[in-house]
This record gives sequence, structure tokens and C-alpha cells, in this order.
Amino acid sequence: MNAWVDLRSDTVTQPTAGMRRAMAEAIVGDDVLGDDPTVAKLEERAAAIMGKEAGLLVPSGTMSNIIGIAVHTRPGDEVLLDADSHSMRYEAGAPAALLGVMLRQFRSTCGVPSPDEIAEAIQTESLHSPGTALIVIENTHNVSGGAVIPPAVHDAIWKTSRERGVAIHLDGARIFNASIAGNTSVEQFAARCDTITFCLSKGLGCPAGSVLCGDRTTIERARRVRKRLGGGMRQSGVLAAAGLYALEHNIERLADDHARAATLAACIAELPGVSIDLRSVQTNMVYFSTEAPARRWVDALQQKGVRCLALGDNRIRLVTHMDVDNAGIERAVRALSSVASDLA
Ligand code: TLP
Repeated sequence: MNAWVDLRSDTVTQPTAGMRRAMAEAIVGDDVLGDDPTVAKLEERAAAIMGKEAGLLVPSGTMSNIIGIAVHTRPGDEVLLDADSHSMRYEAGAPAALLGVMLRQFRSTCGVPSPDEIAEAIQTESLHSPGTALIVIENTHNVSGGAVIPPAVHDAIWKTSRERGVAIHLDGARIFNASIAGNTSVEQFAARCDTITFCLSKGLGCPAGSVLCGDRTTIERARRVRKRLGGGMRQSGVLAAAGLYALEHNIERLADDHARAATLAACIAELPGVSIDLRSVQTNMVYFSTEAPARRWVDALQQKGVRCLALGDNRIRLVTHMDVDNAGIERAVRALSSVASDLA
């Protein structure tokens, strides 16, 4: 039995034996000099899956979002993004600090933005106003509990963006989760944005890495920005091999994570002293509110071998992933029930 049932994030997974073997056997070169064949293969494969011309392996989702914003903007431009998006809340202010862009926030409802509100917010550059250069969309939407933005919403925002000459960057850190839960191909989501990034290091089980995809010219510009940010890596084929392995073996199984999250959510809905919106549990995340301080929940669950994160004073997040099987979920359910009655 594992010492922990670690539900803090889907980033905590250990590379499997198969993935480690693929990494050990990877043929590598110096990717900054452009001759790592495994990196090239991953970038081509990722681009093909997304239906884009080119891909770029970057160390993290955060760096990929920063580059995604950089390639579509100049200092002083305006970027429209969700008030609760990862770029807004969890990237240490990078768009402002590093790129000098203006961030203007819109509110989404259960993670789903309003195309009308976005259309209304777009402004044309003038002597007085910054011009809107970019819209950032996040699917699945983390802070809303891994909610999926439906393709029709992407369609509407895409249509506006073409009419108004504004680019779209899609933070698809968990786009494969969105694809499986929403029964929509990732290509369909990717067709409605100029750049898309997805993470290899979340539900797909890799130790590091994200891929930014877009047209060839944009990705060449992105390569230069990556260099500027210090994200050029050398024998990164070792990481790319893990990525290729994940794309081949770990996508379909995300459905298991979603089923396990649904089991956890159904159990939580029955507990005293908590509230949960079951409609928000669409993929691998479970957020719930607690009457007792969230910190006390985290500590009490930890004592029972279950790790989770407190977000704010009264909100808990649990994320399912490939290292938590049904037995782990059962342990978590028992721990949650026991903590709920202790804290009631
Ligand atoms: N999210 C992490 C934390 O930073 C919150 C997590 O555990 O969920 N976009 C989205 C939608 C994300 O959820 C994350 C990571 C990122 C980008 C950034 O990825 P990394 O951590 O690779 O920089």
C-alpha cells in the first residue's frame, strides 16, 4: 500500500516503469543546436495531434503560457483573460512583470466565459486606449473545478476574434481531459485558437514538460522567446521520450481519473459540514467548501494518509490521477467520512 493517497494535484505522479525505460533509451542530441531527434519527433507528433503546423517543447505550463502571450503581444497591448485563470492568479504576475502587457479580466460562470462579454471588452488601439491583442482561454478551467468549456463557446469567441483581428491563446494544460469529458477531439478545440499549450506533466504522467503548438512562424518566434526566458534545454530528448510515451499510452486512461473524481464527489456530497456543486465535477478535480477551516481538514486528512490542498480559508481541492487507483479512492473516502464526523 502506498504511504500516501496524494490528491494535491495530478502533477505528483511518478513516471511508470515503461516511461522510465523510454526515457533511458531515448536517442538525444543538443536541442538548442536543433539536433535532438526525440524532441523533434515529440514536437511533430504534438502538432499533428493538435492539427497545427509546429510544436515547441517547453519546461512548464507556466513558461508555455508566458511564451503564448509574448508571441501575440507587444508591451502596452491589452490581454483579455479570465479573472480566475492560471495566467492571472498563479503565474507570479509574469505577463505584467516580463511582458509589460495590460491584463483586463472577464468573469466566467462555472469556468465558461461569455462570448458576448468578451466581444464587448475588445478595444481598438487609439491615442488613449491600449489595443486588445489577445484573448486567453483556459480549458479545462482549473479554479472552477476542472470544468469543460463547450466547443460552441470556443466557436463564438473564435468568430469574434477573427472579425476583430485579435489572437487567441488556449491554456489547454488539461485539454485531453476536456476532450475526453466533452467528447470532442483536441483538434476541434485547437482549431479555435492561434496557439494552444498542453501539459505533459499533469494527468499524462510525465516528470516535466508542456508543448506549445501553432503555425510555423509563430512557433519560431516562440523558440526565440523560450531562449530569452532561459528555457532552451540541451539533451531534452530524455523528457521528450516521456512525452511521446505519454501521448501513446496515457490519454484514454484519463477517463478512469474522471470516474474516480465522480466517486469522490458523490461521497463528499453525503458528508456533514461541507458543500459541493456536483455539476462542477466534470473531469479529474473535486473542489468542495468546508464549514470548518480548510487548514484543519488538510491536517486531519494528512494524519489519515490523504494529502490535499486548501485553496482559501474554506475550500479544498482533490485531484485524481494515474497513481491513485480504486483502492486509493476507497481510502480517501473513508478518511473524508471520518474527518467530516470529527470536525462536525
Ligand atoms: N496548475 C497547478 C498549480 O499551479 C495550481 C496545479 O496543481 O493544478 N495552466 C493550468 C490550467 C494549470 O492548472 C497549471 C498548473 C499551469 C497552467 C502551469 O503548469 P506548470 O505547473 O507546469 O507551470
